[in-house]
Amino acid sequence: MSLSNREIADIFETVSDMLQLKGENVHRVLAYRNASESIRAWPRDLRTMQREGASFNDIPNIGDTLSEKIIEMLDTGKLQFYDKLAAEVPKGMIDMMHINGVGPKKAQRFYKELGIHNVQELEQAAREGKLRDVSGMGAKTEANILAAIEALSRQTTRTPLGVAYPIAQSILERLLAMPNVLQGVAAGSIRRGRPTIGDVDLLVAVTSMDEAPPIMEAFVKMDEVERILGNGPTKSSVELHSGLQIDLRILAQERWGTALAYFTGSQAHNIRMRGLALDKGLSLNEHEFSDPQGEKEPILCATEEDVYAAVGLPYIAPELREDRGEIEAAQQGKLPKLITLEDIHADLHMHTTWSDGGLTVREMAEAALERGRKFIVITDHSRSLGMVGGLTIEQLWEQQAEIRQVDADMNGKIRVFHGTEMEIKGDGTLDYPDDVLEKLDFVIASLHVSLRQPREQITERLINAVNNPHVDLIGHPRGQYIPDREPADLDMDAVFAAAKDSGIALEINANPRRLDLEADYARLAVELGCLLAINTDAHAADNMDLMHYGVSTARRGWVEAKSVLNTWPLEKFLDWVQKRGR
Ligand code: DGT
Ligand code: CA
Ligand code: CA
Ligand code: ZN
Repeated sequence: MSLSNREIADIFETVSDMLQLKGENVHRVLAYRNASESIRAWPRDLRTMQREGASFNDIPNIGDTLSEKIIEMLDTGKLQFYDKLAAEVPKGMIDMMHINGVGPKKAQRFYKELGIHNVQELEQAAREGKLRDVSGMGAKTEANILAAIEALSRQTTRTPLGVAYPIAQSILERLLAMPNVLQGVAAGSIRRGRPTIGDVDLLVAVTSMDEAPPIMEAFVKMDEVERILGNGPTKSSVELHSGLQIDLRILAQERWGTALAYFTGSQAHNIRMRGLALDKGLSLNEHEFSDPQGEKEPILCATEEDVYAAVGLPYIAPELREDRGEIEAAQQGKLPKLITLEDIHADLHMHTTWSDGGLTVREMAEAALERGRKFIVITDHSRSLGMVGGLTIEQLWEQQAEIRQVDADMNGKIRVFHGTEMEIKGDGTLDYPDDVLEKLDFVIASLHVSLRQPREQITERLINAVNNPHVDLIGHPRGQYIPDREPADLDMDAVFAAAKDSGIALEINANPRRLDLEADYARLAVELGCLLAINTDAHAADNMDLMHYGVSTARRGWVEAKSVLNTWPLEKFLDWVQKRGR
């Protein structure tokens, strides 16, 4: 029995977890984790590749050793290395380690000190107040763990946007290249920019429905498809090797607008739209507006603008369609002038080989220039983050000399500034003293460690950084990681109030695993008078292309360009930084 891509990715992920539990070298742990993610994102069936004699080394993060392990799994349906580890590490321990706030170290201690093997036993021990027998843990820990276990059981199998989006685009491109296909879109939650995706809803328009069958046939036969869940002339559903489900609907061009609006959703927005139609004596479904009495001809809409016009509204952008006030705003002519990707011409957060990035300062500058950026800030990690090569003060000045040189060499085509992503340490102090921060062009402060501190403590820690006049931006403020790391327990109202007072900006981190601030928080921050910045936090050149995820998150948060630092002209930006206490 041979394994699917998804099963192989699952095994590598578990191996990574087991190695981590055993306290193995972090590079080894990461090698398996990265391999797992690459295979999940890989479009082709590994079984087919093996049959064709193709090399697995073409898959990112797969070298000779991991290739051999893939071959073993394809040939035998198992992995001996996995079985060996599984004999040493109980399966229940891995589940335990995935509980927010537990992690490998605590899981080990529960096992060794209390003989707890799995989540169920842990839950019981927490309820019975037995965890406080372990040193350093108390009633608070027990309450946190119980809450986290409950959250875990609520978790569904949604796919991160950053995984689903490229797959959807790649399939769509091939459909768009087929004869008779007039246009196509990934609708549903992808088009609305939700951080996680249930399934992908593709729509394709043709001139006449006679043209649909060959398109449908090509779709269900694509390399990515593991199984066909439903196959009809105008609608099919497939499951990919990665486990992701994709629906494709083919429709006539003259109904494009109605169908696109319907399948973009959200359901809540659609219900409001149907209500507005009824107010005008019309019934609205995915095909058309019709007269419930059947007396008048149905109204077909080729564009979404036509759909909104039919109910007396201006066009509403997909990212707003959540029934969060957009209908009322449209009625009152008060829709926001949403930020667009074209408004962004700077990136204020990125890493280089000075810490954990893959490229030099010069290479990052060139990559940013290629992408049309007008200025960037190099912000490597600070000294207390030894694991990712955080810079000592001495290294910081060496780096500054290099950045000044690169900036000069760029001859004004792009400006390159020197910043830092400074750690807000566990004890609440900042990682560099003020007299160092003063000499940097731009300072980001971020939380990476001790994210599970109690609400009051971690909020105070963040606000302390907000109040430092040398800090310009809080990086990924809530510290979430999609899908499995919940945000820190921060009092965001207090953070936003402090941010407004100090005039500091807050980040929307565009990395689709972060999207932090998320839309609702970004919206609240702007309403309360705070500034934002949308940054890629790039560790490699192609990471800079993730900016659109940050922009769609901002759009979901009703954000306009004027609230976002990196849409500003350089002069205005520099002026703002200068006025901030240096
Ligand atoms: P997902 O897939 O869970 O991430 O979220 P969506 O929004 O993509 O939802 P999905 O795939 O179930 O359906 C796509 C769109 O189709 C949805 O946003 C609105 C529309 N839709 C689906 N079912 C219904 C329904 O029962 N009533 C209404 N009004 N609209 C629906
Ligand atoms: Ca969907
Ligand atoms: Ca769907
Ligand atoms: Zn960073």
